[in-house]
Amino acid sequence: MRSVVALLLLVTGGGGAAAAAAQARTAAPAPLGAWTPTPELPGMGRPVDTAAVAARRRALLQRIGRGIALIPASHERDLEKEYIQDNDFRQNNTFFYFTELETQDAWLLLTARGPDSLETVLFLPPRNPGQERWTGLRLGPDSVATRLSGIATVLPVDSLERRLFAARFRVRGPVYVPLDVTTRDERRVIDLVFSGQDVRNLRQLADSLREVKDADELARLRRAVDISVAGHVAAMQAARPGMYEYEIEAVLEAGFRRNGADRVGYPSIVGSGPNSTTLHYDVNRRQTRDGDLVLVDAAAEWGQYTADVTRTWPVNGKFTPRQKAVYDLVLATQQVAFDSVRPGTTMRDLNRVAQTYMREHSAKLCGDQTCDAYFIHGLGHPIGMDVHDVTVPGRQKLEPGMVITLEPGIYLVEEGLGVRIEDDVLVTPTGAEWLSAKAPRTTADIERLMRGGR
Ligand SMILES: [Mn+2]
Repeated sequence: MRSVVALLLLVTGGGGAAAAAAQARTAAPAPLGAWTPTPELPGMGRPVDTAAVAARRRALLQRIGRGIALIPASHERDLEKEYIQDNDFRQNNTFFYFTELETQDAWLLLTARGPDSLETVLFLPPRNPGQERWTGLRLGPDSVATRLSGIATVLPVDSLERRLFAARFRVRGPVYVPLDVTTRDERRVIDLVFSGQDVRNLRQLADSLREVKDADELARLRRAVDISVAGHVAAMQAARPGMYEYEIEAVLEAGFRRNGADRVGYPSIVGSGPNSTTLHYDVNRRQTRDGDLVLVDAAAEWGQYTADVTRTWPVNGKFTPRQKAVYDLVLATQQVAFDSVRPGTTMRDLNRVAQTYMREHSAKLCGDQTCDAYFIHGLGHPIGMDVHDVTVPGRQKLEPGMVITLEPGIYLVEEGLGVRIEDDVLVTPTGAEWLSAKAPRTTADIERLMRGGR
C-alpha cells in the first residue's frame, strides 16, 4: 500500500524542521537534503521526472520502429498468502522505468507507427473512496494523473481491451510484452487481443536501455549509496565485541531508514568470525567475539534504486597484523581494478586484472596456494533497480553512465577469516568515480572511525 507517484529527486533546498531534527538524531554524517513531495498525495507520492521517462519511452519506441509495447504494473501483494515483510507493493522495474509511477493495477501502452508517430496511453483503475480508507490515496484516471505522470492520455482501465483492439488493427509490427512478469489475468487479455500476432518478450529490449543510467537514475543511485554509507558508518561506530550480529544489523538498518531508505536493497549480510567466509550469510544470529572480523554486505533502496556496499572491519576496532595483511591485499586488488575502469574495457578484462594482481602479490599470505584461489566469485556486476541489475555481458564494453560494483574478496574458511570490500563505481568518459567511498575503506580510516565512536 505504498505510494502512488515517485520522484524527481532534488537534493537541494532545506528540509524543514522535521528533517533537521531527523538529521540531528542520526549518528551518521552527510545530511541528505530534502525531496519535494507531491502535494496531491501527501505522505505518499514523489514527483516523476516527466522529461526523463518520456525520453526513455521515445528511446524504446525508436528501437521498436513499428509495433506495440504493452506493460502492466505490479499488483498489491497478499499479506496472508505471500508473507510480505516490507511493503505490500513494489512496482515492477520495467513499468517503473518508463513511468516512475508506483501505482498498482495500471497498464502502459506504447505504439509506434514510424519514427514520427509515437503514442503513449496510461490506463488506471478508477478511484474507490471506500478502498482508500484502507490503502490511502490512489492515482485515478483524471487530470491529476495526467499532470503528475506527464502522460497526456490517461484512461480508465476498463477501456483497455477496446483500445488494444484498435491498436492491433492500426499498428503493424510485433507486440512487446514483459512476458516473464505477466500474471495469468494479464496473459488472458494479451491472448484475447493479440492471438495470432507476433508477441515477443519486451525484457531484452527494455533491459538494454537500462544499462547506461540517465541523470535521474544516477541521482537516485547516488542517494541510495549515500544512505547506505550512513548505515555502514553507524554500524562501525556502534560495534563492540560481544554484540550479536543482529544488533549490528539493527544499527545498520536504522541508519538506512533514518536517512529515508524505502527498504533494504537485499537481505543484510552481517557475518562475524567464521560467518565472514559464507558469501550470502544473512541469518545474523551469532554473538561476536573479541578479535573477530565482521563482514557487512548491505545497502538501502531509495526511489526504486539500490546500492550494494560491503565493508569488513574488526569488531574491537583494531585489525590484527594477519587481518590487515589479508585486508590490504583485497584493498589493493580493488584499487587496481578501479584504476583499470574506463569506457571500452569489459568486466572480463577487469576480472582478469584483479585476479592477476591478487595472484602476483599473494606471497605466502594464503599458504601453499595464491590468494586468488580464495577469491571465488566475480569481481562485480551492474547495479540499478535490481541489485544484480540487467546484465552487462562479460565481454560487453563498458560505457560512461554504467554503474558497477567492484568487490574482490578472500575467504579463508579454515581460519574463519573472510574479507570483502565492495564499492559502487560510475563509469565516466575518462575512467571511473567512486560513489561509496565515503564509507572508510583503508584499515587506518576504519580504525580511526571506530576509535572515535568509543
Ligand atoms: Mn554485489
